[in-house]
Amino acid sequence: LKQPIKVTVTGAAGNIGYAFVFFAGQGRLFGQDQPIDLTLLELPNSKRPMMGTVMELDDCAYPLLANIRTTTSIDEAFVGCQVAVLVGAKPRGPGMERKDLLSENGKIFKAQGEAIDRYADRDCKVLVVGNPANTNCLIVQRYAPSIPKQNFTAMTRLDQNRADSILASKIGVHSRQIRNLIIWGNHSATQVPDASQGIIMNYPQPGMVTAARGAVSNDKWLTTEFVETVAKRGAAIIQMREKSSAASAASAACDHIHDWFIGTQSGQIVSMAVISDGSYGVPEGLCFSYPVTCQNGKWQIVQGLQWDELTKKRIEVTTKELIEERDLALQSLAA
Ligand code: NAX
Repeated sequence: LKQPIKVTVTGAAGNIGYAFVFFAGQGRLFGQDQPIDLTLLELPNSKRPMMGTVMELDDCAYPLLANIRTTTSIDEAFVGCQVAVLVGAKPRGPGMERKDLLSENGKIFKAQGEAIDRYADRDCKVLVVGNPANTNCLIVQRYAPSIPKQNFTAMTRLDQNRADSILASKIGVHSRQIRNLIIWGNHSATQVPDASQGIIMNYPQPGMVTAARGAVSNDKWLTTEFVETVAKRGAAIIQMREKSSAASAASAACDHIHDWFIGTQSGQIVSMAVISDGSYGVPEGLCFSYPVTCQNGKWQIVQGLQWDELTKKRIEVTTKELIEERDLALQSLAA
């Protein structure tokens, strides 16, 4: 059997963490021939639910789950870590301003970046789920300068999966038939879902989403209602469930890591927030969601796509928001 891959999950006893660790145990990250060692990190006041989660993981007897460790120490959590899934974050409390949220999370993700820099495997790959995910990722990366920049990513895969499912139900196909919908920018209300590269497989032949416009009632739906419905899906779920998305977020985190490590299929584009190299005019160093393809454990930004005027405007807004978040977070860390 292969050597286990060392995976650290923060916020492991929370809503998303609780679903994620079971999916990970089932082999969703790296396939059915790759064992994993799990390290769970929680805050001291969530130690008991974390221990309870481990009892349940033990009871699942997952063949691929070689070892499980728990800790409340950030210094222990990342020793030898090869994949860090950073889910734990400070939620927005009542009366808390965006500035405070950025500042509180800035501190958490700075400390985690420093710990990754010091203790993790030199090729440790990082997925940030905890919000504000893009800016938290930027902070972690800044404080882990010895790890390659391209190893830091934030999750917009849930938004992409939501886009697939919303379009699929509109057209009346299965979401697995939808490919190459793109999420640009921030994982926030300013995200830019973009169907212009979308493909519907077997409809009745593979074709561009735009070629199936008849089925999406009119041209406008894709650039208006679709975009809003994707961006507001999280809020719609909270309204129904009275809790935020958990299993779907954990599932999207598995999809993100799986495609990064195992690779995307030929012709398949997925969305990941990565540290910008300046592609598409986005300031270098921002954590921005781009269309990517993955091969041999590395992602590559899909270049040369065109934006229509509306998309271009929306991308300006999301970029501006990311710049503001970055500046607020860095200012509060410097203070
Ligand atoms: P929960 O509040 O249920 O769980 C968070 C857990 O993290 C708690 O158990 C808490 O004790 C722990 N925690 C907090 N700070 C920690 C720290 N410094 N070190 C270790 N553990 C820590 O939240 P949950 O619903 O699981 O959501 C987790 C995060 O994911 C939130 O920030 C949420 O906003 C974000 N989301 C991100 C999504 C994305 O697509 N990127 C979508 C889903 C989700 O909203």
